[in-house]
Amino acid sequence: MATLRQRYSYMVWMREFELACLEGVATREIHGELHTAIGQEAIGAGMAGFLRADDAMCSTHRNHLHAIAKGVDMRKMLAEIFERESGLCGGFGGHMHLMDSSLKFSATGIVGAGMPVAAGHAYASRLRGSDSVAVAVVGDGAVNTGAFHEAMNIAGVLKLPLVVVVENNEWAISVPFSAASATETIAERAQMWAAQGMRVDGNDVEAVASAFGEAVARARRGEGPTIIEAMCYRFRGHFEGDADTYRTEQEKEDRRSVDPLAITRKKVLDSQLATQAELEAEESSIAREVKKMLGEVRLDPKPSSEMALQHVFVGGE
Ligand SMILES: Cc1ncc(C[n+]2csc(CCOP(=O)(O)OP(=O)(O)O)c2C)c(N)n1
Repeated sequence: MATLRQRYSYMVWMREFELACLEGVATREIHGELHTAIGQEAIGAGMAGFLRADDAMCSTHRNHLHAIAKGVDMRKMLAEIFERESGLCGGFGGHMHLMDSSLKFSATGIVGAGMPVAAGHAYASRLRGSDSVAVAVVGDGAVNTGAFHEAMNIAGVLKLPLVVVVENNEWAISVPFSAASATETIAERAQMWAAQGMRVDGNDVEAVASAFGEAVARARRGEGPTIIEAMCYRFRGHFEGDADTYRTEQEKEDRRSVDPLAITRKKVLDSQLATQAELEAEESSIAREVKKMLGEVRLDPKPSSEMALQHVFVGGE
């Protein structure tokens, strides 16, 4: 299991990785929508270190940090996001469709659609007699889809080894969670599917790690599904280019002042796990590493037009 000190490093990697992606939007190297999870790093970093290669993880449109937590190669991820042939999916998928089958990691831009896939992975694990688990990470908007309910229902009926992490950042694009839910929390809905429900402070990396570790252990022991509702706030618009006028400037300013990186950094210093100088050295070293990675990715070729029909027809014809 990762230590608090290691989780802070993960968070710095995650933030720097997404800052590099923002650069690609500004320079128009990245086409289409880009969704970052800047401000939600304590959830990604809290999940790190618990999953094996044979555990599955199904993520969303806001997937970068989940992939990093699952151990997906960041160089290949960045290349995919920058639409390069060296990317995870040969540059065909782009940021919303990251996939690494060797680590059973996948993402989808269809809200809620990762839930039945994760339930399927969990059922496959059961049929194989394995103790591997499946994790679905979704947003608070996804919990109101039919797919979410159907997947939770079958997971409850069959007591599947499924862990659902809901990143409740309080907004589904412009719709506040409070306007879309009859229950105050998502965690309390868990009982409806005979699942365990927990609500944690998603800015507290240790609280997330503790809840996630417990849920994964329960699932491995065959004790059924868990929903972890992690409260957080997305610092940027829904996607790059979102005018984000549905949230007041005051709200955004107040909420961004609670930065999970700053909170974790302070904890690391207060617990004397590192000195200020050590953290500064590490932060600049990670920033340099990510810059170097981006420099390399930029030299990689893009998929050629002759490749456009690859993966479209059986046999590649
Ligand atoms: C089935 C479906 N309906 C609508 C959309 C359009 N859409 C994309 S993201 C999004 C909001 C998702 O909100 P949430 O699940 O809270 O995740 P967040 O973006 O906050 O991380 C919507 C409605 C979609 N992609 N798929």
